[in-house]
Amino acid sequence: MGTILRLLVGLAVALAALALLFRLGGTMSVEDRGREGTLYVVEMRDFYFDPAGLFLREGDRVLWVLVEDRLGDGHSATAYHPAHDKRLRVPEGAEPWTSPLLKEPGRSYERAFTVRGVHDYFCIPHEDVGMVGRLIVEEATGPGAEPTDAGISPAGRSSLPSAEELLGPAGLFFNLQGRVNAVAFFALWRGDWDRALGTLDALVRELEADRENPEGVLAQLEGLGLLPEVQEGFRTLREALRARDPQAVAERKEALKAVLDEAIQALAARPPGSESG
Ligand SMILES: [Cu+2]
Repeated sequence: MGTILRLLVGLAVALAALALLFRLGGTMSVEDRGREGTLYVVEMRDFYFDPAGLFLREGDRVLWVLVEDRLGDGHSATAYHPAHDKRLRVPEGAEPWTSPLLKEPGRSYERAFTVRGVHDYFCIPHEDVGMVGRLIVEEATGPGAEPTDAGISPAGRSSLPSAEELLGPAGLFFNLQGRVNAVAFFALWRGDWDRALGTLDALVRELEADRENPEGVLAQLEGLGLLPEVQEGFRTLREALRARDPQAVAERKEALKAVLDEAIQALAARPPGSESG
């Protein structure tokens, strides 16, 4: 009797351990892959954030890098928050985050985002000329989900992607722009060509693995007739990285992002309700 009991207890423990393993394996496989989060790079240009919006998973990271500053007055990425003399447009529980005022090309600021909701942000010197951006962490909630005339300059309102856009297929393309920027960032600003190449290869593998998903990036691009151009863009960007040619990398990055802009505009031009067509 004692032996059978011990056997049963042993079996139960083994099953519980197996169940735990399965659960961990199951949750880690797709959604939580690399819980250090995905890195997106936003370029600070004269006078806009590129890309202007991103859809993030909890724990994803955003790095802003100063790329253009012809006036020499610098750029910042600063949360819409009363601490920065603006109306609150980040989640209630979020801190009033801000980068320093970045002034030299290549200077950067990075942070991870863990508070769910809309985080609208602006550049201190250029908010009035429309240099604003939006991050949506998991869901379009909080004060940032209110209409943009609440606290954003008129120029800023027109350059901010809508929550619907970022949560829909266009959001995939904004995000892809941020990841292409990350590839270029490692090469152009960190001089880490191996990491740039590794980042590109991982990105392409990830897209290919999701190929059969009709909501996925490749299927969406195919639907818009832009898949061959994007694939060619990845191929030539990879060539430029292998050749360690900074100018070619910068050009290939811009060309790829231009195709993705085209995809975003094509989606915006679609009549409502035609997404499934
Ligand atoms: Cu600025």
